[in-house]
Amino acid sequence: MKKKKVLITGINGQDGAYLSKHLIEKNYEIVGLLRRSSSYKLQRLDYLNIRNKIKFFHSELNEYKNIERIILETKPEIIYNLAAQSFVQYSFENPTYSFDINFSSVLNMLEVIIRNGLDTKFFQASTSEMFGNSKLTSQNENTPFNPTSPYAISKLSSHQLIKNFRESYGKFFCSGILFNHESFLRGREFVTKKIVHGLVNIYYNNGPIVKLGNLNSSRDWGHAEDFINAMYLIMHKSRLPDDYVVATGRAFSIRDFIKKVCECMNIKIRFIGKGYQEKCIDIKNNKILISIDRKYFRENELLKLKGNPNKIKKKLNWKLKYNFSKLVEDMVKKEIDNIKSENSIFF
Ligand code: NAP
Ligand code: F7E
Repeated sequence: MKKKKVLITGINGQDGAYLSKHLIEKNYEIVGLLRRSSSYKLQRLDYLNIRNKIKFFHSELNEYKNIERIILETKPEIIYNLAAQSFVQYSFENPTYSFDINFSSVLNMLEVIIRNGLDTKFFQASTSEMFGNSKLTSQNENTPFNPTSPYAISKLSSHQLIKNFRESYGKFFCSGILFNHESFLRGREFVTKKIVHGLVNIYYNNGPIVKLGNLNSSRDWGHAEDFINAMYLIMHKSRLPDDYVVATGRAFSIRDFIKKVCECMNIKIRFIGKGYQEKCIDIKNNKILISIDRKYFRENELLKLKGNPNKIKKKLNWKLKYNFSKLVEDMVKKEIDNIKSENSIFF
């Protein structure tokens, strides 16, 4: 039987790699979009041992004609749009580019589908950042949006476009409103990977002090593998197209995350000092592990996000395999294994 074909943009990112593995295991043919660069680093796909099972096409997301050619040539059953300028802080430095990739490129792909009369379904990776500093203790599909960064505004524009085109053209276009999800494959600029890698690097490699920004902001952190399963359910199990919050329902601060990492590594720590002078030290020898650097504070900080995943749990029977402790344990274990390995990789 002919395999069903899926096109994944951002295939080389954290989610793209895990989603590819998930769909390969379910016998899908995977077409992956890669942007051209002088050297291809496909370490995440190699780590999961799936590079040879993917057919690659090369394009920047905003090379509109090229994207149109690829969609018309491959005619996928589903496009999972996971490519993005996904780093919130960078969106303040380069809002134009962030809008181009996170909004205009989405509009282009949707137009290709609609104008050419394709049946292609479309998954958009929307974000909890769209809620901004919400007054509610937890956010669900009905919570008003109040974005606090160019990244969040660009993603909200795409989110609204998906809804509008779904309702206007009767298309199977869906958004997952994804809260933070992490793993060993997380990019190094994001705080969880930075903390885990930084602390493991200090203890196993004599690495430098980790410098961080606001330790008090808190996030609803899940494991990327669970979130990939949610994306799959939204696109393959849902009868009607819809938008879903994907979250664990629990929130922890950056400080909690640091404590949990240290607990997993059997390091006893203490936080000393206040504000920009705060430090995290190893109680055994007073060694400074973490200090604060103003440059990692945001122009407009989003202090707390906590999702309410009741809809996806009830309607699509989504179940979580990882809680906060298991997520951190998994990240620490894989980071230690990686640093000890002869072929260690760093994203
Ligand atoms: P990621 O690791 O940063 O991956 C993003 C991917 O997009 C990378 O493979 C990157 O390519 C690709 N990309 C960036 N600019 C591109 C361009 N101009 N043309 C083509 N490809 C481009 O992100 P992720 O964590 O997997 O997240 C996946 C999606 O979910 C993103 O849309 C993100 O905004 C959204 N999201 C993520 C989270 C989260 O907590 N992870 C939460 C909410 C929403 P390179 O590999 O070449 O850099
Ligand atoms: O920051 C604080 C920072 O950059 C989390 C993306 O996947 O999730 C991600 O965006 C928190 C913020 O993720 C550092 O101020 C402190 O409060 O890891 P992050 P993010 O901004 O939440 C959402 C849902 C997405 O959609 C995005 O694509 O941690 N923080 N110190 C720091 N953050 C960073 N990066 N580096 C620090 O040193």
